[in-house]
Amino acid sequence: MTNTHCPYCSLQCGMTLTAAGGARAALEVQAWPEFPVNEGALCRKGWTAAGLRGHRERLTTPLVRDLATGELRATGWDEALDLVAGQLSAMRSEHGPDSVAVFGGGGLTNEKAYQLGKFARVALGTSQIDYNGRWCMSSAASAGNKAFGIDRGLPFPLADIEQTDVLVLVGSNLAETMPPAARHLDRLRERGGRVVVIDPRRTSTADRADQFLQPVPGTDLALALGLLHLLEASGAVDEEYVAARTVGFDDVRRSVAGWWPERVERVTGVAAGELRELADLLASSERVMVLTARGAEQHSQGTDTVLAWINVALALGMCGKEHAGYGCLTGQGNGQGGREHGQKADQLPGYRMIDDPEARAHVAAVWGVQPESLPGRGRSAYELLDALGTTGGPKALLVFGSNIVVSAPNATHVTQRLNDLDLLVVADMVLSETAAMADVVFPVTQWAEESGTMTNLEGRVILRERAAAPPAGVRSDLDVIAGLATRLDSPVGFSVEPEEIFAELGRASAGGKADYAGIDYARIRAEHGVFWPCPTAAHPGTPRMFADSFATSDGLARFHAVGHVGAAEQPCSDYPVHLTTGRVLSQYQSGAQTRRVRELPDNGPFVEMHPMLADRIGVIDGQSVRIATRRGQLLAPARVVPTIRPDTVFVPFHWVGANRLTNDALDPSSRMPEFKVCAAVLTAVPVSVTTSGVVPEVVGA
Ligand SMILES: Nc1nc2c(c(=O)[nH]1)N[C@H]1C(S)=C(S)[C@@H](COP(=O)(O)OP(=O)(O)OC[C@H]3O[C@@H](n4cnc5c(=O)[nH]c(N)nc54)[C@H](O)[C@@H]3O)O[C@H]1N2
Ligand SMILES: Nc1nc2c(c(=O)[nH]1)N[C@H]1C(S)=C(S)[C@@H](COP(=O)(O)OP(=O)(O)OC[C@H]3O[C@@H](n4cnc5c(=O)[nH]c(N)nc54)[C@H](O)[C@@H]3O)O[C@H]1N2
Ligand code: SF4
Ligand SMILES: [Mo]
Repeated sequence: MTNTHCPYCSLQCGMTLTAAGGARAALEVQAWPEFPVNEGALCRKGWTAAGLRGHRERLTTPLVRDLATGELRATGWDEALDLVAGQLSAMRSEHGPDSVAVFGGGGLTNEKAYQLGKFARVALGTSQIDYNGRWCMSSAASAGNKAFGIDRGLPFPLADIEQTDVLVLVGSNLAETMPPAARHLDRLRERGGRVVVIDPRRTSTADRADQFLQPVPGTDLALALGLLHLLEASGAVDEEYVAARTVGFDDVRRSVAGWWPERVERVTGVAAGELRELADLLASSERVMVLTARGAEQHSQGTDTVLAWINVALALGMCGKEHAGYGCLTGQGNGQGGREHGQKADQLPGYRMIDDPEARAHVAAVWGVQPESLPGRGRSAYELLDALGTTGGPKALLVFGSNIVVSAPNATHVTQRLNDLDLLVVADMVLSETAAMADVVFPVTQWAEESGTMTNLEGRVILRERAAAPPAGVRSDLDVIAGLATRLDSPVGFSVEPEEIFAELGRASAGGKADYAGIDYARIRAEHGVFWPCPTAAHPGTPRMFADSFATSDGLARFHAVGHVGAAEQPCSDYPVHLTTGRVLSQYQSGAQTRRVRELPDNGPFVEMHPMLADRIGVIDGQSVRIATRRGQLLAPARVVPTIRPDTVFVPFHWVGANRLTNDALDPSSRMPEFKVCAAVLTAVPVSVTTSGVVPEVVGA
């Protein structure tokens, strides 16, 4: 029996794994009630997480593309590593180190993310590394850095939710995306607190709300401006707090002056009366907590939208107050830690910036290299993919922990860019859609077969313990990185021992914002995780931040005056509806893992729409509908529900298709693509019925 954590989302629920043995080396998932974050509860993805163990589609041997047949064929580890290292070396000598790019993931352990960043900068010498977290909560990260001087998703433990008076969830469907967390909403309401949900769809999270606002996608910023306008007008601003703990409110005060409720109603579709009701609730409450998630953040104005909501929390004097404030619900298992230790284009470990000379000197000393040898900042995730195979762009890409073909915006274009590469290398457990395009595939261990730390949405560093041996033929990402580094004649060695790497990560992060120096595996086991920053072994860790000061140079939080611009693509006569995308309970991300778990329903994509819209285009529930945007189209069954805005449709992105539609407009600061809104047109297609029902057929652009 091993106490460990779920392989999926940022809640990182504790679970107990028992090796049941047998031919398929099955693992049994049981509750671990003592782990505080989930208290034994798991969602259905967690309960079925062992479904990939012994799966017939599990990769157990490296694959290379046969030049004669064009097919992938099995090969040995030495052959595959030699081949990749040989090609990378040749490319580097001919075209320079930036001809090789690396793409990481927020599902990788801290140890892997750290090694990947070090591998790119030291063994490859490339600046071209970024990761899928750029598509996850980068807008909140960028806003947090601007306002508070630091980016930690939640600056307080998740359970603090229960003790607040009003919880405002902006663009979070937590009842489906982190189900065990929904109990905090129930307990808050049992205590007499209120829950407010803001979403274009009345989700199961909204069903738990006391007030539900249903804005047009991409208008949360205007909503926040209107709210602050009312709070200011009613004298609800905490002037004492604003004077003592913040700077910049005067500009913000002026910037919201013109956002009277009727104007907000015209932009957002939220009735002026509903906005007034929310403003009154906030003004009369002692403690207010505002949490954003992808619904508010995945926009070309994502950073400004988060800043506008932070302004609301600051104006009410909530940030740093107990059981109140602003937080972002991160997403991937290691969404938090994955952005702290160097796989981001502009970062070095400890959340240090790569263009800061002191940071470079510190990290170079830990790595045993000269600071001048470290490259500068590279391209952000989408810009990196967009440059692949172009003149001056990278010619090779190594992917660890992302299924780009399904999850990148404007995916048809991105797939073309992957096609234009000279070399695509993917490390994965299964032949994901991206791995299926690769020239070389490395089969890697999955969560239960290796140890490593993750940092959950609260900034709590937890330990995933190895619970079973990997299948024969499979190696860890750390082995792949070390194997390549040696063959590339790296000036320094790369360990394959997670605990040893974590100790090095601690030294590299020491003195940085995300300081892990005082954390070790034994402490994590003994304390159910340790919250960063934790600079020394004697330090208790930091569950709550900002009580006395913020992480800015003068300790004061920054207000930012931001203006509403709106979505990059607005509906027009050719593309009259808003398309938004997101998640369903039973599938995880690109679906590479969960679509293969037998116990989880895998019904393909659908187009969720209001009965009024369905009537207008002449479709009934279950009938095939064609949805098209300027970038591509998809054929999928209509799901007709009264819970979505009549001018908006929703498509889940867990299957190939949704991202052929989405817009690659980027936020200027976070470089987040606008996954959450673009303009689309719908047409009914004749019902094509088979014995199993309507066929969700997918067509490309
Ligand atoms: N079941 C499941 N759970 C997951 C994941 C998964 O794939 N599946 N992934 C994990 C990861 S990586 C992440 S990032 C999190 C994401 O967690 P969430 O952010 O909760 O998930 P989403 O479904 O992407 O978006 C949330 C809601 O935003 C709404 N929305 C769309 N556009 C707008 C808008 O313009 N404004 C507002 N206010 N709302 C809008 C959508 O209708 C949706 O209900 O989930 C994590 N948990
Ligand atoms: N339209 C639309 N698109 C979106 C979003 C949206 O809301 N709408 N959300 C975005 C968000 S928030 C996110 S986080 C991304 C996520 O999208 P992806 O980056 O595609 O995430 P995953 O599906 O988790 O991909 C992980 C891949 O790595 C493999 N893998 C898992 N663990 C490991 C490991 O330890 N090592 C290695 N080498 N491989 C591993 C899995 O099998 C899988 O193939 O999608 C983004 N795309
Ligand atoms: S909520 Fe997230 S961490 Fe918890 S069991 Fe579900 S997927 Fe796993
Ligand atoms: Mo995410």
